[in-house]
Order: sequence, then structure tokens, then C-alpha cells
Amino acid sequence: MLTTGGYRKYLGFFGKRNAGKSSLINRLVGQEISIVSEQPGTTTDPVYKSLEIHPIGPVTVIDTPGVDDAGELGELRVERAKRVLYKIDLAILVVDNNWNDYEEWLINSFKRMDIPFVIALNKSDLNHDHTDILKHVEKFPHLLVSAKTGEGIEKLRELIAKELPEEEEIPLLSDLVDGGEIVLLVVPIDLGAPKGRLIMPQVEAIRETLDREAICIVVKERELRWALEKLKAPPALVVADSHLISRIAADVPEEIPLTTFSILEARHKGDLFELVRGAKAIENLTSESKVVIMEACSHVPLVEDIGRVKIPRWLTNHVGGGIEFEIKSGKEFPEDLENVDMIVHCGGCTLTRAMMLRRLREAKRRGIPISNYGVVISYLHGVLDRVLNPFPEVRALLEEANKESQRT
Ligand SMILES: Nc1nc2c(ncn2[C@@H]2O[C@H](COP(=O)(O)OP(=O)(O)OP(=O)(O)O)[C@@H](O)[C@H]2O)c(=O)[nH]1
Ligand SMILES: [Mg+2]
Repeated sequence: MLTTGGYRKYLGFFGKRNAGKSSLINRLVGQEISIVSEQPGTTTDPVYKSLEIHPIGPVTVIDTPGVDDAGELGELRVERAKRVLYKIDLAILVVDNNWNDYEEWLINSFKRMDIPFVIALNKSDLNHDHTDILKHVEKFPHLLVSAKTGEGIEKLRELIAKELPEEEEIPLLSDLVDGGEIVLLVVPIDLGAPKGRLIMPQVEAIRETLDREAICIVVKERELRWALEKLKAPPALVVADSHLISRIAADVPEEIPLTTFSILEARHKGDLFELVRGAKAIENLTSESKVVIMEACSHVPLVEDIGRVKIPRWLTNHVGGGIEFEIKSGKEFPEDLENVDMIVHCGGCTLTRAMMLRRLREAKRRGIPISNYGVVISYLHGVLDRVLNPFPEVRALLEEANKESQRT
């Protein structure tokens, strides 16, 4: 569905200075991408390199500057390491011949942030006595390697491939309909619509319906009622544009499953459950709150731009004024998110699923509730429950979370 680039994995290499992180990376990828020297502190800034490693697939390896020992946990370096931690899918902890607070700190960070990791005990050619270190690492995936001789490198590649989390592929809608059923798409052709074409989620929805051997009918909102009257069988699913959702919800009989393109995208590209949970934070917003509107691309804002104008207006009306809004655009996840009470993210049409999940994870790690345009719009229009009806698994998770929060 997506190009493999969408599933590019980020691997971060950590460890003390001189442990051999850069050497190991070069050996692992078979290229000299990072400078190696016997001088501790050779790598001073994270080094990024994207490439393909068999059998892992497309990856970006990140070499990080090492830290000498626990006493030298310079704040800057810790900050830098953390910044890398936010990005990665898996960590490789490179250990030379000693183990102390720094390794413990890293392991605890990986665990706390839910980052899978492997431990490479490097410089096996030097025949260090590893008895003591093995005690610390035996519970975790680990192996002996030598960046110098290449010993264990093939096994390390295999171990990384094994420990990397599986990328789940979630369809846009093909799991919601059966062959022969009708999917009715409601597509507005207004000033916001691009000239002469449909937008990606609409095209994808048509394509998935066809792949499913179901029947796709596309109408504008004005023809919706007419189409429903003309159909002999009710549609198995109606998908509408978010910003028309309250009007369309009134036109579509309650028993017909209805959702929005944004909700489908939120599930396909991100984590619908987390985004819905994030939307509940709206109830805690006050006139003192700060909300960040996050756009993944820097498009030229439209006059009635959904993220810059409409959502701030609706949220302000809902809370009764005073909210401070800040727009942040670009592919990098912003660092300065002090005192932010909520993030409302765009649909992420230019992002891959992996990128979107990483952004959700970053917000979560900072304890900031995050939702997206589509979910927030449905919430503010009072139709969120209805547009979530087609997703019983998400509703079940929400109920579970609700019970959990009542218990505590
Ligand atoms: N004998 C032996 N030496 C190694 C091995 N791996 C790295 N070295 C040596 O260890 C030294 C440090 O290697 P680097 O790869 O620069 O270490 P680093 O962890 O990237 O160090 P910083 O960038 O300073 O944090 C160099 O002199 C390497 O040649 C190994 O497997 N065996
Ligand atoms: Mg280095």
C-alpha cells in the first residue's frame, strides 16, 4: 500500500564513549558512515544515515555521542540522547568491558519509553572477562560481537530484525465492508477542494472498495439524500467529510454506519483510540489553556483554514474564550512544548503511519494529550460516538480506559 519508505525503521546506537558505537555501525551497514577513533568523544552530534540492511529492511541508523561514566552525565548529552530516544523504533546498547549507572540509566529509559532494545557486548576479539556484565544483561536480548573482526555481526542483524516491532497494516475501510456491499462516499466539491481531482483519502477509499469487490458510490452532500432514497439496499458504510459531519449525520438514518474520512485516516495512519482519548482533554481546557495546532506540512493556509481558523474558533466557542493557540508546522516534532495542555494534529496526509505513530508516542511521553482535526471536529459537533460506531474494537478500548480511570 505504502512505499517501503513508510516503514523505515529508526535504530539508535547508545553507549559509553569509545565503546565502539561508530565502529559497530560501520561494520553493520558495510559502509564508513561514522568517524572512528581511539579518542573518546569522537562523535559529538547524532549522525543519521538512511539505508537498506538485509534482513532488516530500510532503516535510518543514528549514531549518538557517548557519555563517559555516570559522573559525566552532562545535561546536554542526556538531552541529546533523549531527543534521539523519541525517534527510534529500537535501541542498540553498545557495551565495552564495564557496566555501571550509565548503562542502567539507558536500560531504564528504554523500558520507560517502551523502546525495544538489544545489547551488543563489543570487542569480543579482546577476550574481556564478561562474567560480571553478563549478570546485568542476561534478562535482555544480547550477544557478543566484534566491530573489528566482524564476529557476531550477522547474528546482530538477525537479532535486530527479530526484536523490531512488527508494523501493523490497518486498511482504510476494506475491513468494514464485504464484497457486494455498498460504500457511499460523500465528497464536498467546495472552495477547499482541489481543482479537477479528488484528494488522496477519497481516492484510496474508492480503490479499497474496488479491491474488496464492493460497490462504491460517490456523491456530493446535496445528492446524499437522493442517493439514499434511490438505493434498493442501504449502504454498509457512509463516509463523509469531517466538516460537514453534523449535516450529514442528520441525513443518514441512525441504523446506517457512518464515519468520516478523517476517522478512517486516523485509524489507518495513526492510533484512533489514542486520538479519541486525546480529544477528551477538551473538557479540561480553560481560558488559561494553551493548545498547539500541529501541521505536518507547511501548506499555504486557506482563508477558512481548518487548522488555523475553524478549529481554534470552535474550540474557543466550546470553552468560552481565552485559549492560547500556537501553530507548529513541519516534519520535525517540535521540542518546545512547555505548558501545552493539548495538541491537535492535522490528518497527516503527507506522513507515513510510522511517522504518525512516532509523533503520537512523542506526545504521550511528554504527557500531552493529542488528538487530530477530524476527531476534534466530530467531538465538537457532538457526533463522535456515532462516527466511532463502525469500530467496536476502539469503543471497547475506550470503555476499558473509562473504567480504569473511574477506578483510580
Ligand atoms: N579491538 C577492538 N577495538 C574496537 C572494536 N570496536 C571499536 N574499537 C576501537 O575502539 C575505539 C573507539 O571506537 P569508536 O567506534 O570511535 O567508539 P564510539 O563508541 O563511537 O566512541 P565515541 O564516538 O567517542 O562515543 C577505536 O579505537 C576503535 O578502533 C572492536 O570490536 N575491537
Ligand atoms: Mg562514535
